[in-house]
Amino acid sequence: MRRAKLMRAAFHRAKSVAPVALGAVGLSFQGFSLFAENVKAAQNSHDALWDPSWVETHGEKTIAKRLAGPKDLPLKLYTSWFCAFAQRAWIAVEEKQLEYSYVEINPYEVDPRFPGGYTKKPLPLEVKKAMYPDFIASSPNGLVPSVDCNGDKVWESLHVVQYIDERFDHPPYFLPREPVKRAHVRIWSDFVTDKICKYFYVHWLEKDPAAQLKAKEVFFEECRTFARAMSKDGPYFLGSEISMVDIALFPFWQRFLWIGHHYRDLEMPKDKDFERLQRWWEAARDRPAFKATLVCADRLVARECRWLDFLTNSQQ
Ligand SMILES: N[C@@H](CCC(=O)N[C@@H](CS)C(=O)NCC(=O)O)C(=O)O
Repeated sequence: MRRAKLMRAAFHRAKSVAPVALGAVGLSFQGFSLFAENVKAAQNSHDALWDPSWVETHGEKTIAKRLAGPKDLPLKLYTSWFCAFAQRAWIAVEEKQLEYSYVEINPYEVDPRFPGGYTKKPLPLEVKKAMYPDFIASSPNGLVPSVDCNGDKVWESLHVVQYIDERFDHPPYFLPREPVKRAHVRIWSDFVTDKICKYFYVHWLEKDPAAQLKAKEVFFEECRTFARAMSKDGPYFLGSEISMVDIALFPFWQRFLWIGHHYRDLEMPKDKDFERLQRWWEAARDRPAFKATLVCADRLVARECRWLDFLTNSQQ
């Protein structure tokens, strides 16, 4: 918490004096100048804005491996290493063991004053279009993730996961074969986004202590409702096989643990429902395709504090 406050104070001090750099190209849009400073947000330990305390781990290694491969494979994944929604699509292509070109997009302004240069200020769509034309052709709203598979363009994380499952019709299947189970997988995947994630982020970003506490209790209750819908044996939501529900929750659970602990001292309760969730987390975390997307925890935590700065500034 103290660190977040210091970061916010630093942001306010610096705001008035330094220009904002938005990437490696010089552009301007409606009086919004993007400086040709060749500054890019840190992608790996060779980049100038990489913090020396960060260690390249599974996720960074997967990215390096994919970036070293061909750039123009028929399947392209437009993604951001820090985005939980994008991580869903990333897990999907890794689970299916597909060959794909990894295309890193940073849809936010770059500001070298912050860890890795990351901010939470979205670039205007026109700027994104100029910087990443192929990405915007694949994702008309300018949000990651999206995929382009031989000209099939799909966006929205859960739709991307379902598209990958149907287009690459081999195990592991993200949607079961029986219609009712498919429906349940969709229902619980939406529940993850609409209920569990929602209340975690309210808890995290709410300033009023009473409202913050209330949101935490609602978050725990939504987690319990989810846990009671999980198969008893597990370890995954449906049982021994993974499904879209596991893919939907995993990137967010990672953030609940890492970010919740760092910024809110969040401790998960120790009851039976949370034990089931812990068993699920440990199994999912050990699956090679899920593990392949786990980036350096300190790097993710440092980047996520940009949310707090962004909200503080936009509320002034
Ligand atoms: N509902 C979308 C949400 C995707 C999303 O919010 N992505 C963020 C990054 S985490 C983004 O691209 N933000 C860019 C912007 O706001 O302009 C999904 O499930 O794919």
